Amino acid sequence: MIKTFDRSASNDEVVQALKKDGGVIIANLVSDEFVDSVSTQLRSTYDSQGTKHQDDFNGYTTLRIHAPIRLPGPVVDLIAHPRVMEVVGLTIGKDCDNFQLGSSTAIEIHPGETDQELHRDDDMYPIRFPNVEFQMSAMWSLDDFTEENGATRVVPGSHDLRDVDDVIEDDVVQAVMPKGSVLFYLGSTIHGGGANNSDAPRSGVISTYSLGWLRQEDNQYLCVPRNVADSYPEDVRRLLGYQTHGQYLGTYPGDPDGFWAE
Ligand SMILES: O=C(O)CCC(=O)C(=O)O
Repeated sequence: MIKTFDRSASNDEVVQALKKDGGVIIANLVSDEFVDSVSTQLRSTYDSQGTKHQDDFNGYTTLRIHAPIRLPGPVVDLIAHPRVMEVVGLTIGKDCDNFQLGSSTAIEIHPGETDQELHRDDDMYPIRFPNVEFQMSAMWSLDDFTEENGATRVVPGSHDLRDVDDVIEDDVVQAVMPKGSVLFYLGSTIHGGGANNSDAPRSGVISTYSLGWLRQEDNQYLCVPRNVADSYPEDVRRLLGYQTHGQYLGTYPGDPDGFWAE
């Protein structure tokens, strides 16, 4: 089971459940109006670019927007939402000076799509350290996520590093949640998109956040044009990677902490 909290829950409760089960939901964290503004923002990009990334893994009946963080507007506020920043910091912050955006993707699963292959998001990192999560994810529901329309499939407890091939259907639960909710799961938690057997699309924005000393999944410096990054508030620029990790990693002249100059 994935525990669902409402937004009045403390971060401690949320993080404790996330660490125990590998996933947790905060329901109704943002308003329908805000979600609608994100959906409106994304519509034209889904329609013009959404089929670009279709393949066996992403599906052929699913539209995707790669790196929506490059699109100035409310989607950026979702990806850098203060509550998400708090939960991520409390979960992986112990293993880095600062965390960063690994990737962002908008995913609209259309009717007829089948279950996505179950996987771990952190499998691209070729090594593991005991008790260190390299990254975690936040999936925002832009529609009600239901069993029928493809709510994210999650295997609670699978951050025990069991083999993906050992997962059986009974181990899988779906992150059923109302529009405006957020599902957090660890990088080592097995999950995947669900089949959409309804008659309407299911849209969500999923971001990964990784330890600041790792290579980011997306090359944020190329995904987000420099003039767009410069137009973002400092917290978002830092999240993209426009800051050093400690004094020596990722140094550059404009480092906001001034390490370059020291
Ligand atoms: O769409 C979803 O619910 C999850 C998608 C996912 O896990 C992925 O594409 O890596």
